[in-house]
Amino acid sequence: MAKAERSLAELYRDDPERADAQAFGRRTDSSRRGFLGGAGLAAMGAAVGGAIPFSANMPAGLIPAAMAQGTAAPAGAPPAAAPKGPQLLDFPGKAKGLVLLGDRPLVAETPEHMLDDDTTPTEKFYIRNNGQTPEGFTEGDAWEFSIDGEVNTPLKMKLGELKQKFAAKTYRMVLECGGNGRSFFQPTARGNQWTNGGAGCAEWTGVSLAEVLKSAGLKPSAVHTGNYGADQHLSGDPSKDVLSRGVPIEAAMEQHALLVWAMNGQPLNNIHGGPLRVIIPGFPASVSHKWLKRIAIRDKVHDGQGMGGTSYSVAIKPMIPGGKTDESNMRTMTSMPVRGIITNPANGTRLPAGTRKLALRGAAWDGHDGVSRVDVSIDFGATWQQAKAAEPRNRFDWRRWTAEVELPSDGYYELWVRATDGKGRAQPHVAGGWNPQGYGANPMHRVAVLVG
Ligand SMILES: Nc1nc2c(c(=O)[nH]1)N[C@H]1C(S)=C(S)[C@@H](COP(=O)(O)O)O[C@H]1N2
Ligand SMILES: [Mo]
Repeated sequence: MAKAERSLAELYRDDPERADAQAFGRRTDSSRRGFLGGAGLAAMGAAVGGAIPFSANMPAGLIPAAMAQGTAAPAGAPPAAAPKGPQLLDFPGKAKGLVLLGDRPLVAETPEHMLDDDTTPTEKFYIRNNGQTPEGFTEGDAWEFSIDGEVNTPLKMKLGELKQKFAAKTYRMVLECGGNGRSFFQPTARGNQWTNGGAGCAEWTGVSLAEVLKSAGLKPSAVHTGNYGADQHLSGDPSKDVLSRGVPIEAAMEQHALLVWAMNGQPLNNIHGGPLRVIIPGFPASVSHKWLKRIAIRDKVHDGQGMGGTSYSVAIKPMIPGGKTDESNMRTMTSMPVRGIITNPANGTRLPAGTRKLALRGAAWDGHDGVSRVDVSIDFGATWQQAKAAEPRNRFDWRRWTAEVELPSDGYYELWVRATDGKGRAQPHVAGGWNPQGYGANPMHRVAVLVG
């Protein structure tokens, strides 16, 4: 391979802006800017491993999917799509291939192509801890938790009693980290650099949080919840809470808010919060407390660890990316934005020469409004085709979708997916609404494939 070809891929890795300028023409050269032609086209074709049938539509300023940082490129990927491999998680009960984003605290995401199951198996489900990883709780049904604060009858209860007193129900629901998509922000926002894999959709079994709260008798002064768990702060200081978030009381009273002890039909395992956790769908998952010991019912917005400031907060008025933060311009994020992913084929897949029909599969979800449609494009967004999206089983379930696209010739393609929520809000081309801790990035997912 010629040196210049390799260097374009490397340059995209190290200095995307310069690489973009090299391929598409310098910013000062207005006559050429924005078109992939001549030497730029040749270098780009070589870097992505093949001719680019829709090169005329290829947008400047967007890093080609084959060279964008992100999840591991699978075997057989074109060389350009295989940058320095990410570190993989090695954890009991977890599938090979989860990407380790940090080990203290333990954080791992699921690459999009591993979210290909209708229901995310527990072994593929992402992990997000903020504190120490608990050694393992063995209390089982003897696990105790309490509800206090603005209630008439504070409760102290064992998990066994909870199971006996209240009816169990099961919903399939998405759990998604508030920081999912953070790596797409420019400039880099503080925190774990999630791609799209800080999310999964599992069957959660438990009892209605509303029923438990009703049995404690909510006082009229009850406006918010505050969660406390049994995990330890990284510093080892027992007086410090790892995390203590909560939700407006209406969200806790919504019928899908659960106290959960089983995931995918099995007792909730320790790493996902067993014996007992909260699941409040639609919100950033940080309110879905693991190893639950206590819910305090508050007469004001909860002020625990992870509430207020820039934590789980987005800008009210758009702020300058990377600029100074005005905390009075921040509001707590209460709903996750719409997101669609392609789960098959995987990024970097090489298909046999002559492949003309390609089946795509994926998932789409959002916080509270439902997904109204899913569209795919193979020509850098010039034209779109509506995917077939399965109905959700229940509110807060994701929608699995399929589509079949026709490829006019061999070459390099980017498969793009764009989901739209129930209020007509579609995913943007690039992450918008920059905020210091990087919440709410939901640009369209793009997958590079090479035919031939
Ligand atoms: N006790 C406790 N609960 C917690 C956390 C934590 O660190 N401690 N992390 C939260 C965050 S930020 C997320 S995204 C989810 C992750 O749940 P999972 O590890 O089961 O995927 O748990 C939430 N609940
Ligand atoms: Mo999270």
